[in-house]
Amino acid sequence: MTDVLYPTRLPCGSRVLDLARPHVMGILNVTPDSFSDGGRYAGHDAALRHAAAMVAAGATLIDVGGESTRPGARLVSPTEELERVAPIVEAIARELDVVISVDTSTPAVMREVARLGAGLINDVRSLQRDGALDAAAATGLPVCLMHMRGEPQNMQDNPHYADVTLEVEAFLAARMEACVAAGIERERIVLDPGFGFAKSLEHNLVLFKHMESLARLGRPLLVGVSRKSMIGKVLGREVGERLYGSLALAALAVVKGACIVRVHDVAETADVVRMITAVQQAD
Ligand code: 7PM
Repeated sequence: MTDVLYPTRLPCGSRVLDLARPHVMGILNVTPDSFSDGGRYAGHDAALRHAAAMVAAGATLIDVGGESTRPGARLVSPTEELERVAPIVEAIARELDVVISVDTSTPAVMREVARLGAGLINDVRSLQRDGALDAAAATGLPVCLMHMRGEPQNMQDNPHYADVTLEVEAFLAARMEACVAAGIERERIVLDPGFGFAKSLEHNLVLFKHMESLARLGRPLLVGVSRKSMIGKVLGREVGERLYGSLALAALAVVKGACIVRVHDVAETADVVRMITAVQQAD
């Protein structure tokens, strides 16, 4: 097992994650195209049921996202994003025993969801929007900083790196320093290489292969590769046929030291993670 160099207790609001063992984060999309074709309440109930099923299947975090990061997706207003995310954060906080992560880059959303019971801020833009560092600092919650270049709308336009792993490491180190300068303690930071964000297939594969070197940054890693196009491209599989590829990468990420794997297929991934943990804990 990759030795960890950081304290393994991550306080997430009212809960604490023990990062000495790997965790499964279940993905919950609350964009209109995901759950709510039957109207607002139908969407809300379906989302809550899906969250409950993921917790029962072994997710210790649920990542709630209200702004689609899909390339070409329409930007939503902060009000619209909050209207999507807030009710479901409130309901999960009331009903389920799980850390609620909120996938947002919007300062007003960060402040409000923290009040409603969120335990982690997951920002694919690494708190680079105006006011995001201050808002995240004010919440007192841990933050996940993810590597990306540009915006989801243009990030896949011919990305270029001399050394993708070194450049991702340098970016994350710089964002971590910006956080510390803004009053977000190092101990509150989780890092993410950002698979599929401004990276070609080769970039994703090389970065994955050398993921261990990001341990030098001294903070826990979150990895999101579930159903992503890097799997589709290697295996020639459509998005609905990427389970085995996703499980292979989740297993490899955990072996390479990832503390949190962000996935759609929680039950299957939880079995993979529990099996690896059993072997790693044997002596
Ligand atoms: C379209 C494109 C739809 C990309 C969904 C996505 C990550 C994340 C996402 C990740 C962290 C997806 C992505 N990916 N947050 N949010 N790390 N921290 O495939 O890899 O889920 S959205």
